[in-house]
Amino acid sequence: MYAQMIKTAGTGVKSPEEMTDQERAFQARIDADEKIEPKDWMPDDYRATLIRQIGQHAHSEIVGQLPEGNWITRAPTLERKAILLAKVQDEAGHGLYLYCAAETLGISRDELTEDLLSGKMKYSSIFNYPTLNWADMGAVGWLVDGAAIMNQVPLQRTSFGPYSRAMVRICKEESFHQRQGYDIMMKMCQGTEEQKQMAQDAMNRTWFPALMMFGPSDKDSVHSTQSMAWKIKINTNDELRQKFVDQTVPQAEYLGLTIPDENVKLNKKTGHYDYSEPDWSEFFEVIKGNGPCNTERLNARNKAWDDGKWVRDGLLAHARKKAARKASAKTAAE
Ligand code: FAQ
Repeated sequence: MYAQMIKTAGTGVKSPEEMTDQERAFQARIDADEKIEPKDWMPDDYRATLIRQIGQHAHSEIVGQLPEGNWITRAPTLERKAILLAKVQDEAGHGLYLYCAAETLGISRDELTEDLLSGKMKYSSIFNYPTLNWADMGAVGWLVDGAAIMNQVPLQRTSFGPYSRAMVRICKEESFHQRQGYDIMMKMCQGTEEQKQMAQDAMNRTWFPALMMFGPSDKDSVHSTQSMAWKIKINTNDELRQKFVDQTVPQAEYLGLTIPDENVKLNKKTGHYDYSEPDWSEFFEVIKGNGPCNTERLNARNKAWDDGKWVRDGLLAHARKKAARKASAKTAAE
């Protein structure tokens, strides 16, 4: 791996000859699968890439609560409500672990939040699509959490210690989320014809946006080469997308649902399912801020931040009072 890091046009990956001694030693640690910890020396771009990826990941978990939170009050039974509530609370927890992991790199949670609220930092494209009815809760759990796990299981082996450790717990919870989504789909598919149609319609609308979650095709992925050389990413976007398709097609068959892509079929030569690429122009519009719900999502997060100001002010005032009391007690004792 180390020797293979030949600088190719556009990748920005340095060859060993171009590295400083410190960079070479760092790369050797990565190649030996050692974890990099917050106080260790690291190249500035490694730090910046992690802040970008972990920050976007944290924002996705937080914004990702909105399309599902919308359905907590409308869940069809008390049991479904309790399960969905627990799932949405898990997403909040994931956001918090990830913000903590990002903070170890020298950025504050407030700075990250400000960059989300101003639209400077991204979050996953998928959360800019609406959830129109209860079947969407099934499709989101099954396909969106399914795609999230496919991406996150390898991230348990990512090179940055705090990120990889956060991923271990997150992945356990995400598998429960995926199962609950599949369970909703199974109930609907075994229900009335109308319920099965709702499940099919939810799948039709979620399939391609779920494929987009893995990021642009490898030829358009600007960060993959360097991120993989640093083992921040373990797989390319297309590798994970293919694994997701291969896993999901038999699951859809079991439900009796049709993948909304007539090109999906098992390729006997490769052993993988062929499939159509998503509409990448739609993807790039969504990540530029022009998706169906981008404005609604950012407005909701901005409102939550503004509404929570009194709590932050109260906590700060309390902390200042405590610090002042401690300082005056110390002066009195001297
Ligand atoms: N959405 O060069 P690449 C979840 C951007 S968690 C928006 O390939 P990279 C749990 C990318 O940032 C879901 N933007 O980038 C849940 C870059 O733009 P930049 C989140 C995207 O980083 C479930 C540009 O395109 N998971 O769902 C997307 O190497 C249910 C070029 O792309 C993670 O964040 C996208 N889909 O690879 C919660 C996992 N894809 O930053 C609630 C960690 C790409 O230069 C309910 N992240 N872009 O302006 C990753 O693995 C990677 O960051 C990728 C993208 C694979 C997402």
